[in-house]
Amino acid sequence: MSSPTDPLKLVHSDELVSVGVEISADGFIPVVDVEGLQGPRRPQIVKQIGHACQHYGAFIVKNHGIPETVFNNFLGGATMDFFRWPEREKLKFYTPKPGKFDNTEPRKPIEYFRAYTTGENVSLVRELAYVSCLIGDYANQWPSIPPSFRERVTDFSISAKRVEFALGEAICESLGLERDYIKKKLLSNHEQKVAMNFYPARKQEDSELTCVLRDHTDPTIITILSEQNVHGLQILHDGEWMNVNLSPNHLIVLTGDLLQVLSNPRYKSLPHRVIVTCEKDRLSIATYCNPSDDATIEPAKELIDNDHPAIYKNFTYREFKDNVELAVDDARLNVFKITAAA
Ligand SMILES: O=C(O)CCC(=O)C(=O)O
Ligand SMILES: [Fe+2]
Repeated sequence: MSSPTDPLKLVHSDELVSVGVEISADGFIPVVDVEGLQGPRRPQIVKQIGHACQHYGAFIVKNHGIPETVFNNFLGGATMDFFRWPEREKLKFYTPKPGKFDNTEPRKPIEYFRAYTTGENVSLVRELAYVSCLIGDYANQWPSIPPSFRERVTDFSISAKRVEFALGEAICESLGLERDYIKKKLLSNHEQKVAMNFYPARKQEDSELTCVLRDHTDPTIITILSEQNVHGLQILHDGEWMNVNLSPNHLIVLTGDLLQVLSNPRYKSLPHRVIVTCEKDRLSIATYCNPSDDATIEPAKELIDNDHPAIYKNFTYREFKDNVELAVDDARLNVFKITAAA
């Protein structure tokens, strides 16, 4: 790996910050078994999902329906194939501002980036790659070595999208909206991203270091996440950081900023962060569907009444993207607040 002083390939990043090492509780995060979501248990499952979104901003999904081989072929397989790829190949996808919604250059089929930070007790390198998954448009530009890469990413993204749409429907129902509200209103012409994160094991001489990805909320409707090898994801609950400790093959769903707006704001976007001691390599993946640029983001009319006036005015997804860098959390939505409600 190139040295941290190389400004092009390894960029010092504000996203990685120094925090004092804090003790975090292994708390309870609701686990929702979604196996019966399309059957008679649906009302009960929808209620559990609604409760979790409202009170935790997160839930763990059991029996999500992504076949185990598809899941593992992607998380431990294709993801590592990418990060272990020769330097010169990865750098073909190097993007200085990944996911930063910079519309001035054509988007790459994969945006590859890595960041580092150093500080008191803190040192972290994070490699990340955002894969654009509009199958057909992008897949033929993904790496073809190893030959399984494209197929594995495609299989996973298709399955993950199915899960996201099914959960999106359940979330709409839990809010009392039409089941296909999100699909029709925000995702009729969407893009899907699969983000792969790699936090390499620290070097021996850095044995006291703790690695941190700073607290933030995601600029998404929902984010579906999974981690492998090493736990590290934490969520903020009642002012305390809670370890997620996700079991293998489970997913966690985090509520994002766009759901906060849409739900006016019953389901608030969830602050989360990553803290790892970096004894082993850590892998995580996140997937989410984004609206098209001209989609209108607004509080659902059904959720506005005298007791619940609209908190946000309507805006396009493009306007949201233009403002997303204002903050790392839902404060990026403040420019869209209706002054009377602020
Ligand atoms: O690595 C993780 O578990 C989470 C990463 C994350 O929160 C993000 O990429 O937005
Ligand atoms: Fe995140």
